[in-house]
Amino acid sequence: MGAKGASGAKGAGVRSVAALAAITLLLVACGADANNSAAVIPNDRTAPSDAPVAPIAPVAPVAPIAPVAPVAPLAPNAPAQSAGPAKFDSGRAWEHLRRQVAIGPRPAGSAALAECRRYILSELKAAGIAAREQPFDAMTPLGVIKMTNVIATIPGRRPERIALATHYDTKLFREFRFVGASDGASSTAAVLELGRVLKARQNDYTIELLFLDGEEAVNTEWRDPDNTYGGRYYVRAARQAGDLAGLKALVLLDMIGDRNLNIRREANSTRWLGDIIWTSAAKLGYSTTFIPEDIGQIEDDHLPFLAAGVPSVDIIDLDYPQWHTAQDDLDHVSARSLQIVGDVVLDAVPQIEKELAAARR
Ligand code: 1BN
Ligand code: ZN
Repeated sequence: MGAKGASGAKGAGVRSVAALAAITLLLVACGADANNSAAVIPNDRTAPSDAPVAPIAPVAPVAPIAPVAPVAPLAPNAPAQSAGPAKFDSGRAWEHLRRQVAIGPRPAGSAALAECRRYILSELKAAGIAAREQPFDAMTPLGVIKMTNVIATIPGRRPERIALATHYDTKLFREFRFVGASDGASSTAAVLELGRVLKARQNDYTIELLFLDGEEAVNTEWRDPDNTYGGRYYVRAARQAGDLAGLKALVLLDMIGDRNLNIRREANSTRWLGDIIWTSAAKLGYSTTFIPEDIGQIEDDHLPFLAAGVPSVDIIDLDYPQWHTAQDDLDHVSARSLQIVGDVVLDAVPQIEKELAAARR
């Protein structure tokens, strides 16, 4: 089975490092769309732009775990916390994760994903972080799907940006109810909590929080260009706006909730960025989680950024038997895993800033 087959195999979890190593995936062919200024993310092979748009089959109705009506934002920082340096609070991050899972399956274009987006926006607002929506039409094998990235900005001393990114959509499965506790909710929860902490700090670089839509392929198989719609659109729009050069580094979080978290070094990622992350992890005593071993190349939202010349690292645990199964649920993720990743990223951000400033990258 080829690497991409492995990614799309229904219910197939990656159970071993050997299996992970087999996931040696080709780079997303985003060079072509890099020069294309159209406002639609095309899928040339499967849906010519003048073809009738197939309606998106509705996602099977889901029984919500908890009310999906707008929820009150988490209580803001208690004043006592602002005395010392702000710290990643895995209790808050866990609540963000739980609330996303409670919304149910959140595939691109669904009302549930819109509900999730409203939650993200309201939490950013409650944290005092300015955010904007970046809507776009994605041409997918299911026709045009309206997608929306959320881009939040925490101004730093300088305008150049370091992005902390996640996808917030979940993969569409019709055969079972997929809530993406790790694959979607965990990284989104962590980026929300990282934003709250970084907002309370004085950062040298401007921090951009990217909540990307449409990372998942809408087809079962992960096949280009049916994936990373939000990442590709962001890069194209930033290039068009002349903003891409100001983006100096991207730290992508994906699938970081696994109770048995094992994160190995993904081979497409920029080496110096990975060195900083794994050095922070070792310093904090997390080398059994951030294992200093390489895995193969994994296709993810960092690829369009890499192709555009933005140093990028993918922090991802695919060694998760529940990956793309109905069992990617609350029972298989933990607050502790969110805490470890949060601590590591917070330690690494100043190191990334130093490296960027020293190298004037
Ligand atoms: C990550 C989470 N991905 C999909 N859901 C990206 C991926 C694609 C990972 C193919 C492995 C193989
Ligand atoms: Zn996925």
